Amino acid sequence: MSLPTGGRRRQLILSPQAQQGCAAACYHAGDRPPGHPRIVFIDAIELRILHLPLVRFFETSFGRTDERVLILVRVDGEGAVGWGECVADAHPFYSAETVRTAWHILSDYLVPAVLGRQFGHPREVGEALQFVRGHQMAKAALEMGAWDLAAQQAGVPLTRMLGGTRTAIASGVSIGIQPSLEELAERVALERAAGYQRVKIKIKPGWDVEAVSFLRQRFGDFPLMVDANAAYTVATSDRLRALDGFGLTMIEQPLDYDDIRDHATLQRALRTPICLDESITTVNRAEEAIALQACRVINVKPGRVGGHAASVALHDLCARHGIPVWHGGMLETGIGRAHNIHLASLPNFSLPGDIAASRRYFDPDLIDPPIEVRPDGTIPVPDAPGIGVIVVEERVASLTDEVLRLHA
Ligand code: OSB
Ligand code: MG
Repeated sequence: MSLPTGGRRRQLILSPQAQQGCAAACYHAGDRPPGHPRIVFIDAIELRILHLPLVRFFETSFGRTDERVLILVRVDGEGAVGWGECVADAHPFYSAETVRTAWHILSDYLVPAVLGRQFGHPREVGEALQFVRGHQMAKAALEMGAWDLAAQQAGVPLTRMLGGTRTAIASGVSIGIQPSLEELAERVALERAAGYQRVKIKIKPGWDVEAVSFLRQRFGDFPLMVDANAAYTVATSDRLRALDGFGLTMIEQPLDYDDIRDHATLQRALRTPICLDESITTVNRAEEAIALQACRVINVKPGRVGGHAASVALHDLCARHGIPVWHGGMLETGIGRAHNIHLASLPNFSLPGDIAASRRYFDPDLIDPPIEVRPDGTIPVPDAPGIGVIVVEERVASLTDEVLRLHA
């Protein structure tokens, strides 16, 4: 295998297995099989790394962030443009992927596998990336860019291509760990006044029972949930059992990221539903979690499962098993956020998601107008073609540290 090094056109020699997988799903430009509609032709891809300061720091059980470092993928085809955003963080704390691993996998493997090819449907783009094991966030960024491109080329909003049924989605907020309980209460009051339909707070051992009990005393009964980001173990799960009496709508990812079995044991001991986030990296893992009754709710993040097609499959699987889903968030810019809104328009997204207004994260956002939440806590699904938002390219350019352009 020859691994490219430079920033110019790259070549990758795929294994026979990978070539076969690709040949089944895609065609070189010009050799379209008769009668096969050509929906996506990808003639150029641009990768960029951007740094964006967050309006306010965001703290979880794995640490505090003041800025988002992210990769944007621009996919060009026949005059149309699609955008994808990679949710990998600078550090391997939420997941094993980082901005640098995603850059490596995108530029050396994924982009060469789709450049200059035409696809009958954007889901085939995801299939053409399956020869790489894992690296869901890198795959999702490219695959989602291709979905936007396909919807732009077809002149329809992405929701229509994904099978969405709602014209607006229910919005909730995720509030990070705060310096004090009083500051936490201030933030909760602010977000509730803005209309958000449910509040999630981040917890960790030492910032859990006290925080929840404080909020219940202050605000009484309102839709409240907690997210531990895998900060507990079976040995410290007494603190989770202590949360069981507060009427939380769910406890998100209390135990380790790859631990389905202990979540099943814990769920048996709790009345409060467990929602899995980090643990669900594939549709297979979700089937396993459902079979073992490790959770009663699942959070869908397209970056975590490899893109829109896998997210739709995960959504459908959960619907068949009576497991409600909601859309998670990864501090996305308006580009990733717009993708999430379209995906969250599918019918089994029956709980408010972590998809909030742009202004909670970035000011200005990379899109203009930014995403706003209406006083009733809903966000309308854009009805323009593709993701249906306007990317401010000058802003993107001015925040870019590194760019790689690849042509067919
Ligand atoms: O666990 O849901 C999570 C942000 C970064 C990494 C992981 C998570 C989160 C959030 C923020 O909870 C959700 C958002 O507002 O985008
Ligand atoms: Mg989470």
